[in-house]
Amino acid sequence: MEQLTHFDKNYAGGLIKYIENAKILLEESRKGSNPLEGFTPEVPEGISLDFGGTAFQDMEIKGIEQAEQCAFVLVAGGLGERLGYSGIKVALPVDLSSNMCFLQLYIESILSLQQKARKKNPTRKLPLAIMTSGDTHDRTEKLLHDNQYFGMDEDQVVLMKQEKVACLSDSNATLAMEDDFSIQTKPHGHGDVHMLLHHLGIAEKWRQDGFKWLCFFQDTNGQVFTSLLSAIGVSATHDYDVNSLAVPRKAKEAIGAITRLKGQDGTTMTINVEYNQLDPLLRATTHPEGDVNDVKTGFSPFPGNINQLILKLDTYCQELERHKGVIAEFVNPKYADESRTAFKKSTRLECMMQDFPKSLPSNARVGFTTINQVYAAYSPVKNNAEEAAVKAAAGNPPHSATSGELDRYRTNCEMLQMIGCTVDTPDSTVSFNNIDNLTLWPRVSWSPLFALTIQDLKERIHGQAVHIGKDTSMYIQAPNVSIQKLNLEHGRFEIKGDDTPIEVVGRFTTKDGTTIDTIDNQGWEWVALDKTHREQAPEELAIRGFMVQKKQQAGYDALKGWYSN
Ligand code: UGB
Repeated sequence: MEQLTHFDKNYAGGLIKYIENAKILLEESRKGSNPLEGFTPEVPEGISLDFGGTAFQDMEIKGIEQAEQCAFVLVAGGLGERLGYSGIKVALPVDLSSNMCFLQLYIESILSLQQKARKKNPTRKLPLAIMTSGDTHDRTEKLLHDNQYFGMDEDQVVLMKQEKVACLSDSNATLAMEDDFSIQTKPHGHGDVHMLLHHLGIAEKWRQDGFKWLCFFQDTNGQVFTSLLSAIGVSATHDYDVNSLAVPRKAKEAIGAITRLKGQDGTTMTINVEYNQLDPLLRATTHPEGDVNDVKTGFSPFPGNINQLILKLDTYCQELERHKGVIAEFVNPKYADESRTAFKKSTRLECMMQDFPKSLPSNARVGFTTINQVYAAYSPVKNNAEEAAVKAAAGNPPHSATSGELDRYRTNCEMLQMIGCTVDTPDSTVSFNNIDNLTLWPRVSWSPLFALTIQDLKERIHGQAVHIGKDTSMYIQAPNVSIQKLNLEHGRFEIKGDDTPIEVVGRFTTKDGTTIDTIDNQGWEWVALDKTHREQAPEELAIRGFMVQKKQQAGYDALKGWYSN
């Protein structure tokens, strides 16, 4: 009874509504109806931006102007079975140069935007809701608590725990029993986020607090904030109700495809079509060859959905009010026989957060923003080493801890190049975890509190007078740093401190009075792990396929001054 009451409380409309919805969807599934039947897929038109290009930067500036109006939602209820990591994914280090975990990176990014918002509104707090699940809730709460919310005020962060739903054992939506007194449960999917934002009154409160944009993002994409600001700028410019951040997609890559679906009555909707549905839909309609790459571009003509969405809160709240946050559920039973009534194992209703626009009225403004340089917008840590190697060998992005870290260095180095710094580019390739031909850029990382956007870097660094050598690593942790001149020739350089202003003028004075104009030390080395070492290494290193040998470093500490050890 306790369990039934629990199900009843946690589903909009209660358990009976859940069973009613299930009966309808199971009947459609039994009949073999295709939810996309009657729709013709077309390549949608959206805004396409080159990372760092003029249009990108214009949009970034427009996005920053919206800072005061942005609220954030992180979906982090997934356990990451594909990744094969036993901890929660948001606790993983984004890169070993900074050793910052994903949650810290995300929170500091929001705080950096908050500083910009406070130029207009000095007390503004940008809120963050995190969707957790039974698998991740306690550990997420502990991570936040142990780290003093990474600098946020406790009341700025709200955790929303998604609950599992009841399993169904046949086409009649009979509840599937675990044992005599309990019902089997399974996750309902990341679409739960909409029900929770509605149920807990969070979306409506934020709307009343004057927020306009709701930004959704995933648990392990370290690049999200690099491109999100320009997409917010696009939303503001085009007054989009829904804007999905997208990247060029390789055919058959396991990410959804943004597609314009044209109905028989001529109406259209721009929506994510999941990767397993795209190929059959194309074959049955306009593209008999299925999901294949365009010969000219080498990518599928359909952009890839990366589940980073910017929704206009007004429209969002109206929609939530209408359907109580229950969005486009689906069911995917594996049938035991031709009768299509009994299942091989129990099933349940599921939902995906990117399906939100499906129920929007046809006059809603639904768009997307493609960032053409995938690595600068999307490099999630999703796959284990073995799967990643297979994907890479097939020419697809590996989306692993290895690529996540290396893409970050590349993106950061290119951002420095964009503002005029001389950053030596790698002249050879490396292999980690059986992924070959990787490029290891200088291991440059910084806290988002130092710089979030290209505009921040322009303000903080005099690019023309900065050189970063090929074999180097650097981490700027202190937030209030201005770099007038720097020559990091070789080795490791760090800048640490609190809010105290630090000005780097290219010359450092050591304790014994010697002056140093060029930083040159043995540094930190990124060392590949062979099979034996991988087996003995901590999980977060094993999934990367490398470790860092810290030989020597130099740096500037706001309290201690210059150091070298
Ligand atoms: N998540 C939850 O919070 N709760 C859940 O119940 C499940 C997940 P996955 P998926 O970007 O590459 C999505 O498992 O679902 C969180 C899109 O559907 O990593 O296989 C979880 O913690 C697909 O279109 O991804 O595929 C994580 O933060 C494509 O865009 C997030 O939801 C694909 O992501 C995504 O969960 C992709």
